[in-house]
Amino acid sequence: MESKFPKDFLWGGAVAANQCEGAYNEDGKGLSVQDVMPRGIRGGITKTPTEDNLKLEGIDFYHRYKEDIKLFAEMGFKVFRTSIAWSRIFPNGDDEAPNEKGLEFYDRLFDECLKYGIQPLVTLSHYEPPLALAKKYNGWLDRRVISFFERFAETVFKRYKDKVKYWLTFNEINAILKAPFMCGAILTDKKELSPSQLYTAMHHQLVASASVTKMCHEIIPDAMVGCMILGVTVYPLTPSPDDVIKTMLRDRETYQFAHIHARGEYPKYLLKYFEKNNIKVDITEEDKEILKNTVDFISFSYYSSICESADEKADKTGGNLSKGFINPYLKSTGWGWQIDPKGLRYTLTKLYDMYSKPLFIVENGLGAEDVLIEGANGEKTVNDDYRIDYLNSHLVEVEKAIDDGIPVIGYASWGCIDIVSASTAEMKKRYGYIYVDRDDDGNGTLNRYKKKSFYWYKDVINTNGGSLKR
Ligand code: BGP
Repeated sequence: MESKFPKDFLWGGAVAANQCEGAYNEDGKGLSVQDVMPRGIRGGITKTPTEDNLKLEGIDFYHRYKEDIKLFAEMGFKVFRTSIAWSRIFPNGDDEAPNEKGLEFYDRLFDECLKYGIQPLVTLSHYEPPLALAKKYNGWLDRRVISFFERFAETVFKRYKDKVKYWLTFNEINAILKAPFMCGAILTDKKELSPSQLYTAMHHQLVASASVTKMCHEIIPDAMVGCMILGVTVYPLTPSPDDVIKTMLRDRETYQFAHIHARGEYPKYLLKYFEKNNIKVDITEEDKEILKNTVDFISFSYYSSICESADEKADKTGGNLSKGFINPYLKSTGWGWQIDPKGLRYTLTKLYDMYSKPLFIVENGLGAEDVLIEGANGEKTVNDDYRIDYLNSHLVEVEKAIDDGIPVIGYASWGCIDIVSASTAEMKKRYGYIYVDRDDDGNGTLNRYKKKSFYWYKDVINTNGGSLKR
């Protein structure tokens, strides 16, 4: 079948600084919250960085990025998503002046991408706020952090305005309600945070997101800025109206963030929710003006779907930072995430029907335990047919959405190279087209090996989706 992907579709891949760069304290970088989270979201916070924290070295992308970008170029990437580690640029978050060596690294990285015609897609904040902001301000609870974030954004917009034309503000901005330390540098234990505090931190990030969106449009007029939402796709477990209503209300926890970024104001239902639950958030008139700076596109992560039920006794499962009930029609990954390619088409359609903004899939992928073998030509490889099947089936659904007339800018598959996972800080949960020789104990040569999916994706990009199995 003739491919329905637009000729300028941005095929590529995505990573995050804290999950790949390593060099956690090199060239003036300050500590980020990730440097004291050796077990990912699930684990505790250590006083100082500990050896068992795989992110301290990551996959040494900081030193090996040229080799990796070359491999992405060999696959034909048009876009490469990564984040700028805030604490590489402002080690303490509130520093007056930026760290020049940190700025120089990203200059080199973006130059390397552009050398191959790969567009950088840059996330300003990807779960790695400076640890010092947590200690000094209790993170995003403090309104002053907005101005520190604005200083960071202005610095990088001005520095990279001729190199980066695609920007995302906060990775999975809705996740702050689930992981306040990782997302908001809030030291207070989540159980002790009042709803007013949590929603105030959320509000500060929303204001900061809109403020830097405005700033980006002023500094880089030909750039596009998007919000980035953790795509929690929820179905009612049964056709019972109770399950349908529960699902409708659950959906709002995700879509309210897209609403604010796309419509430039809080949805009425969220303000009513604050009122009914006595949640106090100081939304000033100036904040409301800033929020009117809406995004050019909505981007999101999509891995799986979950079910919602009014019957608490139903069987539970988990997804990417999301709890729900097991969908009996779907299989699960080794980490219990339910595989649902059609859910991606459903999510694209819902988002576009509600907000009429171009969409960008900036995370989609399969985390799996890969086995490195000796390939036919003596090269080491991985026969990851399961990953090819996952990605192929999701892309076929993206194509159906495009064929329905939904403008999808691009697809950056998550973990285009094996990196340290976010929720569990493991190497064994591999997503990449490229295997990295490092295990959960930190052993390995860090050598890179092309998996079977590397050649599959190269063919998909080369045929602009024509080679997909439909
Ligand atoms: C998202 C994050 C990514 C990535 C992805 C996969 O929440 O934006 O950073 O980690 O989840 O999750 P994990 O790495 O836990 O498998």
